[in-house]
Amino acid sequence: MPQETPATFAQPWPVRDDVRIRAVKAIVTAPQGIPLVVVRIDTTEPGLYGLGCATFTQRWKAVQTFVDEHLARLLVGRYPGDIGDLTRLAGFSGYWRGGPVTNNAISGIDQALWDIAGKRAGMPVYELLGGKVRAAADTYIHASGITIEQCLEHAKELVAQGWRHIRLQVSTPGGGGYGAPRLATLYPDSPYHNGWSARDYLRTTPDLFAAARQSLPDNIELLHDTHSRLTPKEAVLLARALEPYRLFFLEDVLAPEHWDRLPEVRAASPVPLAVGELTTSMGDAVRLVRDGGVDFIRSHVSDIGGLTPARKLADLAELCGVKTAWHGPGDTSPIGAAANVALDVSSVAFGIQEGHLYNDATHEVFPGTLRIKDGWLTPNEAPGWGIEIDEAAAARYPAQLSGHDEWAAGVRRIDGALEAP
Ligand code: GCO
Ligand code: MG
Repeated sequence: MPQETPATFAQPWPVRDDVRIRAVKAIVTAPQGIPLVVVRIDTTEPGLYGLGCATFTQRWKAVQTFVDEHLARLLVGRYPGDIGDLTRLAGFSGYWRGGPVTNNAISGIDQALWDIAGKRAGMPVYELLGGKVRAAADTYIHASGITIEQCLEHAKELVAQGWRHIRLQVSTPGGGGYGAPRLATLYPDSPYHNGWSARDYLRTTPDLFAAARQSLPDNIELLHDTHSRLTPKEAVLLARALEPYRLFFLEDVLAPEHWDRLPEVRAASPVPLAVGELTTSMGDAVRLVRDGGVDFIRSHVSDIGGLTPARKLADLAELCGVKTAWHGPGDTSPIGAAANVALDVSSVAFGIQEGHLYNDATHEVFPGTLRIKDGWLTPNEAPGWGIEIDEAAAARYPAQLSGHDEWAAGVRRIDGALEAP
């Protein structure tokens, strides 16, 4: 067994100045009811600290322990400017790599170091990435309802507020529509009354989009999320049935286990496919982009290890003719959302950004949290992410262990078999 202490693997090069990492810790807070994990790195320079998103909401305690127990001891005393080296050190020191716990912990470190780099340079992070190639990031927002009518009423309100891209989800028996509540049973004769049926989902989903095209302005872009529940053939059936409604993208038709079948789904229909929030390794994300499986890559940036790997993926996407659509719902912290936008405005491959409306409590905990205006997101001009943390406020919104994990394991088919969320 190797016996090295952290000091044995110090960087073999001189560093520019005396600033060093003084403390590393994970902060967990749930101002909107969803546990968020943010890493705070303090330096020896008074007042100079950075924040990074490490939010894996279903397993937040594991990430917190990983950061506080395993990573802090490796990083204290080091030079905060060596971002690439320190994040590789954090990864390689576990020998086995990847996975959402490891990647989120590393992302927390990575993004906090980028924040510090920006503050030291006096520049927002997007400028460190090469600067803007666009003024702002266009976003999409979620409309949902128990019925098609309710969902379209919601969508009309969002159109009136200025959104141009809207994801439509309607409740299905046995399964919620990601924002839409779960419907009570419609299957009294089945072994599991509260079940979900892929056949019924395939039959009813096109009706939602047919109605949307009749009642929403023609220039509104429509999106939909299937949440990994179909087989490759079912995915082709859905994509073909949705063709007349000109979707902007159709998301997550297949589970990660079947991603190697995506090229055949993509070849069978012109409906653009968006995939990637479940990528937990750069290898998987690269294969999706390189091997023709996606039109939009939408990794959750902290789940692939942070800003450093994500910017490489954005560059690869540009070279392969794929667009980005970084995952950005409520289980992304405001720091993660700021990292998304830094990528959006600085990468040529940008396609669309998933938008989330943070509540007042989140703005209280994270002063500087970005606000969407008329559907557009722009990065802060303050150095780093331009977002602070009020730890006393964070402590007023403690996280619960269960809730999101129960949701994630709550859908069963009408025969009782557990289904993807
Ligand atoms: C999306 C997603 C999310 C996930 C959530 C899981 O496209 O926004 O599918 O809403 O369900 O991030 O925790
Ligand atoms: Mg999704």
